[in-house]
Amino acid sequence: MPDAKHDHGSRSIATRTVHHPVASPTSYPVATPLYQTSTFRVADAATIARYAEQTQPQAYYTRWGNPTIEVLEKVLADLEGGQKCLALASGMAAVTTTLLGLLRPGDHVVAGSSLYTATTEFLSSDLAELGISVDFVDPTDPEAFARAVRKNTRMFYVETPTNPTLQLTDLAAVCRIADETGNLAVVDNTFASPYNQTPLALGADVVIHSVTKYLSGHTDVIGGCLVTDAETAEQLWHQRTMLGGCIDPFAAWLVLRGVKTLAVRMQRHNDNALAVAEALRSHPAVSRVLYPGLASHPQYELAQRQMSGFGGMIAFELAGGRAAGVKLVESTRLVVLAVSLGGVETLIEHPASMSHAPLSDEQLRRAGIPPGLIRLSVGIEDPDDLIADLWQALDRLS
Ligand code: LCS
Repeated sequence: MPDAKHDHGSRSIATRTVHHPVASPTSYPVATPLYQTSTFRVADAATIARYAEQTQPQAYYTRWGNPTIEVLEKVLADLEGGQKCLALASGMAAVTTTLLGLLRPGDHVVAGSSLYTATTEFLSSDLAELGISVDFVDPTDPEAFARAVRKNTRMFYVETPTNPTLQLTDLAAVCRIADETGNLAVVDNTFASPYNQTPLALGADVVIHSVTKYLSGHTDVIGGCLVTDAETAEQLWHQRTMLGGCIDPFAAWLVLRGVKTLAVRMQRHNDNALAVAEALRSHPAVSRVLYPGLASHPQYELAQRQMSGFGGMIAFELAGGRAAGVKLVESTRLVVLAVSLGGVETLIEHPASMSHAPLSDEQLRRAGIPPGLIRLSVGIEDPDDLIADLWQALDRLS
């Protein structure tokens, strides 16, 4: 290593505080080391020139690649069953890098009408400014995707289950139509997590996650990723490097730490959400509960076919409408009033007054969000404590 030729002892403190010895190359830590560095020492100018020509060199400059981030990308690609993963600074960096990297002016997208608010906004406003048009269709109807295809359609874009209404898209059917009509199928798998659903196995071309949610799981990271084939990943790596949305190495390290418990966390999220969903159905203030694991969910049969578990997200509707929604989310004591989801703590929100506040009533109606709809991200606490807290809050509505 170039470091070996330095004689640290004979240099001044101003130099020695800056130049540290290299970590022992003969130890093999079980936990992935954190390479919290923006750049990497290289042996000679020719090496730099060679790295600058490569896709994802791991020891050149962290916006290009970094060993901690590379380990995370290998882990996430493996979990989704894809060839390559790119980790990004946020879920929205993953969404925008994918869309900007794969679409060109004049292209058309067919998207599900129920998507995370910022994704809807980027698709309908930002892409329109670039001359890319989007049609939003019923995500529960695969034929609606087929009917919306035009000569210039390039991509289908869906989330399943959707945020916040827990609607499902039949991935095998929609991905088959995408394939038959020469379109890419992009799936945001954030709500399900790869523990419960793997869209690439059902024919998707690109899977996106807000890593902020279940994959990191501890409410302490903002991150994103996309998983795809090697060729598409190379194209999107160039886009990520130009847009600059690489993940920070420390965030990548935290996700690596969090993902180690994904299976046990998801099993508990799945079990807790089913218990809470079943309990909510019996409270008189609740008019409807939406959870893919309940036999009453309109797409229960599809959920059984497509998912191996149903996740921690529940939506329920209050008979008392908007006012009841605001009152309920301000009345819980254990359950936390906050946006985001997928962490170990149970969070509650009221889409009409919070996450979907930017949407007009007409947009809300089209996204199928009633004013009294509540979204619950069920954590890993004792389910009896969660039910008791929700109960005391619901009782205050009468
Ligand atoms: N995709 C889905 C399905 C999401 O729910 C979110 C964030 C994103 C992408 C964007 O990820 P981020 O950039 O925040 O990592 N969803 C949020 C939510 O429902 N409340 O707060 C954030």
